Amino acid sequence: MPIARPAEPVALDGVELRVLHVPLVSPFTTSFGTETVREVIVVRVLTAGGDGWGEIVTQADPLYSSEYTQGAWDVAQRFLIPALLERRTVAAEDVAGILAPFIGHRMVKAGLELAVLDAGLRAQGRSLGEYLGAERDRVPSGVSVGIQKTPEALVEAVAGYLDEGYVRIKIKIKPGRDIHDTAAVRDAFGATPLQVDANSAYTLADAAVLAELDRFDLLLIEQPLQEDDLVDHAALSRMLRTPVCLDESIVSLKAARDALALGSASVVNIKAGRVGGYLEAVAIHDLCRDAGIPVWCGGMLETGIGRAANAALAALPGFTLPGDVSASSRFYARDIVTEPAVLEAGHVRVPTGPGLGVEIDPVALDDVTVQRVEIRR
Ligand code: SMG
Ligand code: MG
Repeated sequence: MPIARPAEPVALDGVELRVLHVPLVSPFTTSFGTETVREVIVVRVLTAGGDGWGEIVTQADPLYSSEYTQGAWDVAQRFLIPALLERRTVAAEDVAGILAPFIGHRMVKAGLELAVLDAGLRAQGRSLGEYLGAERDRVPSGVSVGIQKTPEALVEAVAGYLDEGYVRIKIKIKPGRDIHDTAAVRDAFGATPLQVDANSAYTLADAAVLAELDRFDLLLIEQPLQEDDLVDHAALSRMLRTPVCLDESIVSLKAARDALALGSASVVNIKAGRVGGYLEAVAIHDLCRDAGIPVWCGGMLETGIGRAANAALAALPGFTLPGDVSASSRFYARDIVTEPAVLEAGHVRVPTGPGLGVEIDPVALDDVTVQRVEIRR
């Protein structure tokens, strides 16, 4: 459903940006690299009525997408924040339109929009979940497991997450670390809901290898081909029994519409950062729901800020598959919010307090801040 009641417009006095380096509890390896520290940008909008918080989910290097920390840092200060400050009073629903003349940089736009939205909702005493149209008070929690040294080590890692209660396992794959890894997990854990994520590591020429995954009864294969391979994804979809899910390719409502029209995906991963904001994410949810396409909420190793917002988004009715909405402890020993998301019987609670429904821990935030700037009007 489209947003029923707008958030309160906020009078912007300034915007603070911080680059954080948050240590991970264990290295996270995908087809494109290994991270041991989450580099991420936190946004604070300063308004007469109080602060609002957002998160820019870029990574240090442009490997998942073309966006990266220092590019985001630059474009935010040089173009996007000045465009918002020029308006002074901004409604969250207008942020995307104000920033639309600047091409791309969707993760930056999403982080700014979320901060404005948080401030506006806190002023109204409304939760983000209520605003977005959440229909559940908790959401089932899946976990994304990185590539390990060996398939045996992967099985051990998965066993640990299943013991914690995660209801769905996603493993990362890449050429050479696909069939054996998936077989090992499937053999060890029988009927556990299982899916794989290639992060664009294959081409259509690899279709025969990818078809071997069909025997593992996977929920889906996520983003096997490149971001702009909508036509090849459609061709691959016709060659596999495993449902193809798109992540990187779905950069907007328009891209989602194109992908559905072409038959490039039968499942969609929705990430607010990748599509330019939580409002665009809701629009994609609505499109997919009308088309009978299941969606689930992706993750970008968010801090407590984005993690709270993702839980709210994942509580919308079209999110019929468990998302990468895990407990904070999946990645972090110490989060930057006072009450980090926890796993309760395989679920994560949707915050109900005003705005994001989480409070920043200022000491924890300062401890992981490596770069800070404040832009005033
Ligand atoms: O936040 O649980 C999380 C991470 C989920 O695997 C995850 N994200 O392609 O879906 C994906 C990746 C993107 C980040 S990879 C460093
Ligand atoms: Mg993915």
